[in-house]
Amino acid sequence: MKIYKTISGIIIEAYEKFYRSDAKNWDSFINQDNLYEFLTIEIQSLDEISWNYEGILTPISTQEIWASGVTYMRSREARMDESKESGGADFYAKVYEAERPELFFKSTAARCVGTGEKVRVRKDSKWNVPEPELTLFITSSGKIVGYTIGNDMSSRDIEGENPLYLPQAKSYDKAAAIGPCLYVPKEAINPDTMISIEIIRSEKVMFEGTISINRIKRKLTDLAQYLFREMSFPSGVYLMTGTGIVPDNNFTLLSGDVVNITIEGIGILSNEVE
Ligand code: DO4
Ligand code: MG
Repeated sequence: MKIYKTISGIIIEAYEKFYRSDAKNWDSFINQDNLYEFLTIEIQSLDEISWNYEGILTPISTQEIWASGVTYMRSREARMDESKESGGADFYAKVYEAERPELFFKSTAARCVGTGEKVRVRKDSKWNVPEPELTLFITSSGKIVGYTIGNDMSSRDIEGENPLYLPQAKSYDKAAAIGPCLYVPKEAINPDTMISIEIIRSEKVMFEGTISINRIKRKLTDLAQYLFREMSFPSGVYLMTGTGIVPDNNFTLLSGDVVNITIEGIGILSNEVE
């Protein structure tokens, strides 16, 4: 099942039919450990509506967005390469193997955009890429109940100059995109699910890539457990799970580029660069 936050309320998609919930509070609606079972019962009392995917908002209200890093081999290689001059490469090699994952704060809801909105690159950076990432929704009790698509926009020259600059490379206005919906399957997401990205410039595909989420080095439940070790999230939290696709070093995003990220079963997150 899928849940959309829209300008006309919360819309549930189930078995190719749509239903509008009477609920008004996004936070309490999604922050339920039995979300799938709740939706199954909820749609029985709702009338089917016709809906054309118009008016979709970012599927977030007061939740924070956190992110995991260096969870795929491709990310390890790219970070080691970009930071070799600064002497930072070892840190990425070590964190890929370590028991404790890299977790970092990515965005507040106010700095994040949804599908159809513009993402940004920093003005003080010359090397920027999107990072297509499966993004978990974890309830306040620490249970993964849903998934969305995330774009962890990153300034590679800033993080490569010094790993201590990571927060500046990762967190700025409109550096995070999530959407288009919250996907709520009955069971955990299929590990063979594919993520793909295409970057369009002047109607030409400038870059494309695909990876299966089964190439991730860590268990999704372990990432969630580490995040909850010493922090609480009263309305639940979004957690990006890291990228397995990084364009070659000669690629940087430009204003007007369109980034389309697709995850099977969830949909497409599409954002133009401002
Ligand atoms: O440590 C740098 C960031 C890693 C990251 O964002 C990723 O692997 O997706
Ligand atoms: Mg990332």
